[in-house]
Amino acid sequence: MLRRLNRRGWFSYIAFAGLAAAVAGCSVSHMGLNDRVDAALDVPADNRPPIADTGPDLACGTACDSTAMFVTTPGGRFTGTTSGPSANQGTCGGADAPEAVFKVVLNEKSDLFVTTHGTSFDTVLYLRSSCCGPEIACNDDADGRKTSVLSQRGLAAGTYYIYVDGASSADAGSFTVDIYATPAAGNPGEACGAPRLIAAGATAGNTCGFQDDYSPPSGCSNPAGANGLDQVYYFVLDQKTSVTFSTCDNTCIDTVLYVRDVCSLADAQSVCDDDSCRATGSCQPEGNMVQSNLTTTLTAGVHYLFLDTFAAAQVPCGDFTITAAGIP
Ligand SMILES: [Ca+2]
Ligand SMILES: [Ca+2]
Ligand SMILES: [Ca+2]
Repeated sequence: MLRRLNRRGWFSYIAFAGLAAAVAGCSVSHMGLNDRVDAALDVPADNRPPIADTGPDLACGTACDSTAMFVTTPGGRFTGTTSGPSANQGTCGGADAPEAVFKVVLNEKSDLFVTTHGTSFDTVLYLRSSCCGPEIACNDDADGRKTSVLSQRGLAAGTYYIYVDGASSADAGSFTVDIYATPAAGNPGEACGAPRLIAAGATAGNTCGFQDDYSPPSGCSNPAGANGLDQVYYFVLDQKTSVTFSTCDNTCIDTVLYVRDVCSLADAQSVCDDDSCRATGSCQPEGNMVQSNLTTTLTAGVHYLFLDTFAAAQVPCGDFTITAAGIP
Protein backbone atom coordinates (compact mmCIF):
# COMPACT_ATOMS: atom_id res chain seq x y z
CA MET A 1 0.00 0.00 0.00
CA LEU A 2 2.70 2.38 1.00
CA ARG A 3 4.57 1.88 -2.23
CA ARG A 4 1.46 2.69 -4.24
CA LEU A 5 0.78 5.77 -2.12
CA ASN A 6 4.32 6.93 -2.63
CA ARG A 7 3.85 6.73 -6.34
CA ARG A 8 0.70 8.76 -5.98
CA GLY A 9 2.71 11.32 -4.06
CA TRP A 10 5.25 11.51 -6.84
CA PHE A 11 2.53 11.99 -9.41
CA SER A 12 1.44 14.98 -7.37
CA TYR A 13 5.02 16.12 -7.28
CA ILE A 14 5.43 15.80 -11.04
CA ALA A 15 2.14 17.56 -11.66
CA PHE A 16 2.96 20.51 -9.47
CA ALA A 17 6.75 20.68 -9.56
CA GLY A 18 6.61 22.62 -12.78
CA LEU A 19 4.58 25.38 -11.32
CA ALA A 20 6.49 25.39 -8.05
CA ALA A 21 9.82 25.53 -9.86
CA ALA A 22 8.65 28.39 -11.99
CA VAL A 23 7.91 30.65 -9.07
CA ALA A 24 10.74 33.09 -8.70
CA GLY A 25 11.96 34.73 -5.53
CA CYS A 26 9.33 34.82 -2.85
CA SER A 27 6.34 35.42 -5.03
CA VAL A 28 3.46 33.18 -4.14
CA SER A 29 0.49 31.87 -6.00
CA HIS A 30 -2.70 32.13 -4.01
CA MET A 31 -4.54 29.82 -6.32
CA GLY A 32 -2.13 26.94 -6.28
CA LEU A 33 -1.34 27.80 -9.87
CA ASN A 34 1.80 29.26 -11.34
CA ASP A 35 2.68 32.93 -11.27
CA ARG A 36 5.13 32.83 -14.13
CA VAL A 37 5.04 35.72 -16.53
CA ASP A 38 3.22 33.89 -19.27
CA ALA A 39 -0.03 33.71 -21.17
CA ALA A 40 -1.73 31.30 -18.80
CA LEU A 41 -4.73 32.49 -16.85
CA ASP A 42 -3.71 31.81 -13.32
CA VAL A 43 -2.89 34.01 -10.29
CA PRO A 44 -5.31 36.11 -11.15
CA ALA A 45 -2.70 38.11 -13.08
CA ASP A 46 0.92 37.15 -13.58
CA ASN A 47 3.41 39.06 -11.51
CA ARG A 48 5.62 41.37 -13.60
CA PRO A 49 8.46 41.25 -12.84
CA PRO A 50 8.95 38.46 -10.27
CA ILE A 51 9.24 39.77 -6.74
CA ALA A 52 12.85 39.87 -5.52
CA ASP A 53 13.92 38.39 -2.22
CA THR A 54 14.33 41.36 0.06
CA GLY A 55 13.23 39.68 3.27
CA PRO A 56 15.39 39.47 6.34
CA ASP A 57 16.00 35.77 5.93
CA LEU A 58 18.37 35.80 2.97
CA ALA A 59 18.95 32.07 3.28
CA CYS A 60 15.36 31.58 2.21
CA GLY A 61 16.00 33.09 -1.18
CA THR A 62 14.94 31.44 -4.37
CA ALA A 63 15.60 27.97 -2.97
CA CYS A 64 12.44 28.20 -0.92
CA ASP A 65 9.77 28.22 -3.56
CA SER A 66 11.66 26.75 -6.47
CA THR A 67 12.10 23.40 -4.76
CA ALA A 68 8.84 23.22 -2.86
CA MET A 69 6.64 20.19 -3.33
CA PHE A 70 3.03 21.24 -3.66
CA VAL A 71 0.57 19.58 -1.30
CA THR A 72 -3.10 19.59 -2.24
CA THR A 73 -5.57 19.54 0.64
CA PRO A 74 -6.56 17.49 2.53
CA GLY A 75 -2.97 16.25 2.15
CA GLY A 76 -1.44 12.81 2.58
CA ARG A 77 1.81 10.97 3.12
CA PHE A 78 4.91 12.09 1.26
CA THR A 79 8.42 10.69 1.03
CA GLY A 80 11.65 12.30 -0.13
CA THR A 81 15.36 12.66 0.47
CA THR A 82 17.32 15.57 1.86
CA SER A 83 20.91 16.15 0.73
CA GLY A 84 23.48 18.90 0.21
CA PRO A 85 24.07 22.03 2.28
CA SER A 86 21.65 23.68 4.68
CA ALA A 87 19.74 26.58 3.14
CA ASN A 88 17.20 27.16 5.91
CA GLN A 89 16.80 26.70 9.62
CA GLY A 90 14.09 27.01 12.22
CA THR A 91 14.25 28.60 15.64
CA CYS A 92 14.40 25.10 17.17
CA GLY A 93 17.08 23.64 14.89
CA GLY A 94 18.05 22.73 11.37
CA ALA A 95 21.08 24.99 10.88
CA ASP A 96 23.48 22.25 9.84
CA ALA A 97 21.30 19.90 7.79
CA PRO A 98 19.69 20.16 4.36
CA GLU A 99 15.91 20.45 4.19
CA ALA A 100 12.93 19.63 2.01
CA VAL A 101 10.18 22.19 1.49
CA PHE A 102 6.46 21.62 1.06
CA LYS A 103 3.95 24.27 0.05
CA VAL A 104 0.28 24.18 0.91
CA VAL A 105 -2.40 26.72 0.00
CA LEU A 106 -5.28 26.94 2.47
CA ASN A 107 -8.43 28.34 0.87
CA GLU A 108 -10.16 28.71 4.23
CA LYS A 109 -9.28 28.87 7.92
CA SER A 110 -7.80 25.43 8.61
CA ASP A 111 -6.21 23.03 11.03
CA LEU A 112 -2.81 21.70 9.95
CA PHE A 113 -1.14 18.53 11.21
CA VAL A 114 2.38 17.58 10.13
CA THR A 115 4.57 14.77 11.43
CA THR A 116 7.84 13.12 10.46
CA HIS A 117 7.28 10.16 12.80
CA GLY A 118 8.51 7.10 10.97
CA THR A 119 11.62 8.86 9.66
CA SER A 120 14.89 7.24 10.73
CA PHE A 121 16.91 10.42 11.33
CA ASP A 122 16.49 13.15 13.96
CA THR A 123 14.17 15.65 12.27
CA VAL A 124 13.15 19.25 12.84
CA LEU A 125 9.89 20.67 11.42
CA TYR A 126 9.04 24.32 11.00
CA LEU A 127 6.27 26.31 9.37
CA ARG A 128 6.43 29.70 7.68
CA SER A 129 3.57 31.81 6.43
CA SER A 130 5.31 32.57 3.16
CA CYS A 131 8.67 31.97 1.60
CA CYS A 132 10.42 34.70 3.54
CA GLY A 133 7.68 35.19 6.06
CA PRO A 134 7.91 34.75 9.79
CA GLU A 135 8.11 31.37 11.40
CA ILE A 136 4.79 30.25 12.86
CA ALA A 137 5.90 27.10 14.63
CA CYS A 138 8.96 24.90 15.07
CA ASN A 139 9.29 21.45 16.64
CA ASP A 140 12.33 19.25 17.14
CA ASP A 141 11.20 16.26 19.19
CA ALA A 142 7.61 15.17 19.83
CA ASP A 143 5.76 12.33 21.53
CA GLY A 144 8.97 11.05 23.16
CA ARG A 145 10.78 10.64 19.84
CA LYS A 146 13.52 12.39 17.87
CA THR A 147 11.00 12.96 15.09
CA SER A 148 8.65 15.94 15.02
CA VAL A 149 5.04 17.14 15.04
CA LEU A 150 3.45 20.45 14.10
CA SER A 151 -0.21 20.79 15.03
CA GLN A 152 -1.67 24.21 14.24
CA ARG A 153 -5.32 24.99 14.87
CA GLY A 154 -7.23 27.70 13.03
CA LEU A 155 -4.57 28.87 10.56
CA ALA A 156 -5.80 31.75 8.41
CA ALA A 157 -6.33 31.12 4.71
CA GLY A 158 -3.13 31.66 2.75
CA THR A 159 0.06 30.03 1.55
CA TYR A 160 2.28 28.14 3.98
CA TYR A 161 5.68 26.47 3.73
CA ILE A 162 6.57 23.39 5.71
CA TYR A 163 10.26 22.55 6.17
CA VAL A 164 11.52 19.04 6.91
CA ASP A 165 15.01 19.59 8.33
CA GLY A 166 17.61 17.65 10.34
CA ALA A 167 18.79 18.29 13.89
CA SER A 168 22.51 17.94 13.05
CA SER A 169 24.71 17.70 9.96
CA ALA A 170 24.39 13.92 10.17
CA ASP A 171 20.61 14.05 10.05
CA ALA A 172 19.73 13.83 6.37
CA GLY A 173 18.50 11.30 3.84
CA SER A 174 15.23 9.51 3.24
CA PHE A 175 12.24 10.82 5.16
CA THR A 176 8.50 10.36 5.41
CA VAL A 177 6.17 13.20 6.32
CA ASP A 178 2.41 13.29 6.83
CA ILE A 179 0.79 16.64 5.98
CA TYR A 180 -2.96 17.13 6.52
CA ALA A 181 -5.04 20.30 6.35
CA THR A 182 -8.78 20.30 7.04
CA PRO A 183 -11.28 23.12 7.71
CA ALA A 184 -10.81 24.67 11.14
CA ALA A 185 -12.81 22.67 13.67
CA GLY A 186 -14.16 23.51 17.07
CA ASN A 187 -12.83 20.34 18.63
CA PRO A 188 -9.42 18.68 18.54
CA GLY A 189 -9.81 15.24 16.99
CA GLU A 190 -12.44 16.41 14.52
CA ALA A 191 -10.51 15.53 11.36
CA CYS A 192 -7.09 14.65 9.91
CA GLY A 193 -5.85 18.24 10.35
CA ALA A 194 -6.16 17.91 14.11
CA PRO A 195 -5.83 14.29 15.22
CA ARG A 196 -5.27 13.57 18.90
CA LEU A 197 -2.50 11.30 20.13
CA ILE A 198 -3.87 8.15 21.72
CA ALA A 199 -1.82 6.19 24.24
CA ALA A 200 -2.12 2.72 25.72
CA GLY A 201 -4.83 2.35 28.31
CA ALA A 202 -8.25 3.99 28.54
CA THR A 203 -9.12 7.19 26.67
CA ALA A 204 -12.51 8.64 27.50
CA GLY A 205 -14.38 10.99 25.16
CA ASN A 206 -17.73 12.21 23.94
CA THR A 207 -18.93 12.59 20.35
CA CYS A 208 -21.58 15.28 20.94
CA GLY A 209 -20.66 18.42 19.02
CA PHE A 210 -18.48 16.54 16.54
CA GLN A 211 -19.25 16.14 12.84
CA ASP A 212 -19.55 13.26 10.40
CA ASP A 213 -16.34 13.59 8.39
CA TYR A 214 -15.52 9.96 7.56
CA SER A 215 -17.15 6.60 6.93
CA PRO A 216 -16.13 3.05 7.71
CA PRO A 217 -14.96 0.88 4.81
CA SER A 218 -17.79 -0.80 2.95
CA GLY A 219 -18.72 -4.14 4.43
CA CYS A 220 -17.68 -3.17 7.94
CA SER A 221 -21.03 -1.87 9.08
CA ASN A 222 -24.60 -1.46 7.90
CA PRO A 223 -24.34 1.18 5.12
CA ALA A 224 -27.57 2.81 6.31
CA GLY A 225 -25.97 3.66 9.60
CA ALA A 226 -22.40 4.42 8.62
CA ASN A 227 -22.67 8.17 8.58
CA GLY A 228 -22.42 8.97 12.25
CA LEU A 229 -20.22 11.41 14.14
CA ASP A 230 -16.53 10.56 14.24
CA GLN A 231 -13.20 11.46 15.83
CA VAL A 232 -9.59 10.91 14.68
CA TYR A 233 -6.61 9.79 16.75
CA TYR A 234 -3.02 9.02 15.78
CA PHE A 235 -0.42 6.70 17.22
CA VAL A 236 3.15 5.76 16.33
CA LEU A 237 4.68 2.29 16.24
CA ASP A 238 8.45 1.84 16.44
CA GLN A 239 8.28 -1.66 14.97
CA LYS A 240 5.70 -4.03 13.52
CA THR A 241 3.24 -4.51 16.37
CA SER A 242 -0.06 -6.20 17.21
CA VAL A 243 -2.45 -3.55 18.53
CA THR A 244 -5.94 -3.71 20.02
CA PHE A 245 -8.57 -0.99 20.32
CA SER A 246 -11.84 -1.64 22.11
CA THR A 247 -14.98 0.27 23.08
CA CYS A 248 -16.40 -2.69 25.00
CA ASP A 249 -16.21 -0.80 28.30
CA ASN A 250 -18.02 2.34 29.45
CA THR A 251 -19.34 3.29 26.02
CA CYS A 252 -22.87 4.66 25.60
CA ILE A 253 -22.96 5.00 21.81
CA ASP A 254 -23.04 2.45 18.98
CA THR A 255 -19.43 2.55 17.80
CA VAL A 256 -17.44 1.54 14.72
CA LEU A 257 -13.61 1.47 14.88
CA TYR A 258 -11.22 1.52 11.92
CA VAL A 259 -7.57 2.24 11.24
CA ARG A 260 -6.02 4.05 8.28
CA ASP A 261 -2.32 4.22 7.40
CA VAL A 262 -2.91 7.47 5.50
CA CYS A 263 -5.48 9.58 7.30
CA SER A 264 -6.99 11.19 4.20
CA LEU A 265 -7.33 8.06 2.07
CA ALA A 266 -10.38 5.87 2.51
CA ASP A 267 -8.73 3.01 0.67
CA ALA A 268 -5.85 3.05 3.15
CA GLN A 269 -8.12 1.45 5.71
CA SER A 270 -6.51 -1.77 6.77
CA VAL A 271 -8.94 -3.02 9.39
CA CYS A 272 -12.38 -2.23 10.81
CA ASP A 273 -14.70 -3.63 13.48
CA ASP A 274 -18.36 -3.17 14.32
CA ASP A 275 -20.75 -4.93 16.67
CA SER A 276 -18.47 -7.49 18.25
CA CYS A 277 -19.08 -6.92 21.94
CA ARG A 278 -21.71 -5.81 24.40
CA ALA A 279 -20.75 -2.76 26.41
CA THR A 280 -19.91 -3.20 30.05
CA GLY A 281 -19.78 -0.45 32.64
CA SER A 282 -22.29 2.19 33.59
CA CYS A 283 -23.42 3.29 30.13
CA GLN A 284 -25.05 0.23 28.63
CA PRO A 285 -24.77 -2.52 31.23
CA GLU A 286 -27.50 -4.49 29.51
CA GLY A 287 -27.12 -2.94 26.10
CA ASN A 288 -27.13 -4.45 22.66
CA MET A 289 -24.20 -6.08 20.87
CA VAL A 290 -23.15 -2.80 19.26
CA GLN A 291 -19.61 -2.19 20.51
CA SER A 292 -16.33 -2.64 18.68
CA ASN A 293 -13.11 -4.47 19.36
CA LEU A 294 -10.38 -4.75 16.74
CA THR A 295 -6.98 -6.39 16.86
CA THR A 296 -4.52 -6.08 13.98
CA THR A 297 -0.80 -6.12 13.25
CA LEU A 298 0.54 -2.86 11.83
CA THR A 299 3.90 -1.77 10.45
CA ALA A 300 6.21 0.77 12.08
CA GLY A 301 5.25 4.41 11.58
CA VAL A 302 2.20 6.63 12.00
CA HIS A 303 -1.34 5.22 11.94
CA TYR A 304 -4.75 6.80 12.44
CA LEU A 305 -7.61 5.41 14.50
CA PHE A 306 -11.15 6.50 13.67
CA LEU A 307 -13.91 6.26 16.24
CA ASP A 308 -17.15 6.41 14.27
CA THR A 309 -20.78 5.92 15.23
CA PHE A 310 -23.83 4.24 13.79
CA ALA A 311 -25.96 7.20 12.71
CA ALA A 312 -29.31 5.48 13.16
CA ALA A 313 -28.56 4.36 16.71
CA GLN A 314 -30.93 5.24 19.52
CA VAL A 315 -28.22 7.32 21.19
CA PRO A 316 -26.88 9.61 18.42
CA CYS A 317 -23.98 10.94 20.46
CA GLY A 318 -22.51 10.47 23.88
CA ASP A 319 -19.71 9.10 26.04
CA PHE A 320 -17.24 6.46 24.93
CA THR A 321 -14.06 4.88 26.22
CA ILE A 322 -11.38 3.51 23.90
CA THR A 323 -9.12 0.96 25.56
CA ALA A 324 -5.86 0.59 23.63
CA ALA A 325 -3.19 -2.08 23.99
CA GLY A 326 0.05 -2.71 22.10
CA ILE A 327 0.82 0.92 21.30
CA PRO A 328 3.64 2.74 23.12
CA1 LIG B 1 18.63 23.27 7.44
CA1 LIG C 1 14.25 16.03 16.43
CA1 LIG D 1 -18.68 9.07 10.21
